[in-house]
Amino acid sequence: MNGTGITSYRTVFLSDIHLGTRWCRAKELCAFLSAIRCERLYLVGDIIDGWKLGRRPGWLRAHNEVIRGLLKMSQRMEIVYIPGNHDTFMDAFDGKRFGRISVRKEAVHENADGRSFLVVHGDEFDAVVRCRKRLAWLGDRAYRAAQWMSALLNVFRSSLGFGYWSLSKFLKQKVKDAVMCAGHFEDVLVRSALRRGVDGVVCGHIHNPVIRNLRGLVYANCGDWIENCSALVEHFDGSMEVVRWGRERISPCGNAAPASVSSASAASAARNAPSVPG
Ligand SMILES: [Mn+2]
Repeated sequence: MNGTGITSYRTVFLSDIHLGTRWCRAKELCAFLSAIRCERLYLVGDIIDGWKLGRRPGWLRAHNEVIRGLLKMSQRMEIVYIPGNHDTFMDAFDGKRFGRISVRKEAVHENADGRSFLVVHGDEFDAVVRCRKRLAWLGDRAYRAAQWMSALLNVFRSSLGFGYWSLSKFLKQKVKDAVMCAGHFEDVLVRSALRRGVDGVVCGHIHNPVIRNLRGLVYANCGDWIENCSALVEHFDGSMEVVRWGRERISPCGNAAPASVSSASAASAARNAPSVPG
């Protein structure tokens, strides 16, 4: 960070912003965008939520501010837009350029240290992974709430003469399925990257910000701007990091281990965080 409070990176990767939904943390994103400088910005899919625009639009003024911010940034830097499964309407512009914004189904990014990364949203691997979207709301907090609900449910069950049934245990198993699902997603993506002869893969889609080493490759996920307010960044030496925006500042994401370090504890901590497709 320099004296002006601006942090400079070589590259910034953002995914799963979901503009047009009321869960999008547009204000936080605007603040983050004005706190950074970079040479290249990748938008790694699900930036504008076309699914929600058709039905219950949740387009707020802050969402326009994000678009304005991105267009302004495109005057200073290259922006690569890789459509995801929620902004497939952008597929029509595949291979097109709008000023310094280019739209591509996928990209290969070369880091300052010479490593190359396949950049994809990741939804195309869903057909193999088959993660269930129903699990989307399940997290730690939901699990704790479920324990209370479970207790309440069993009061009713016993009063009706039914035996004990643990809702929280049932949900815990579902969360476990979701975590395994995320692990499978990562593995499928990395294996695909292996075949492409790159050093790693950058993706989004499952809203789980993390960097880990897998099968000798780097798996890096940008996270999202609904829950995590996270971004994947490349420093000028080519090292990568997942950062979070919170309390008006950029901080390292607790979920991520540096790409150069294979930290078993960080990897297992990240593995414990439930994640689901977005
Ligand atoms: Mn997605």
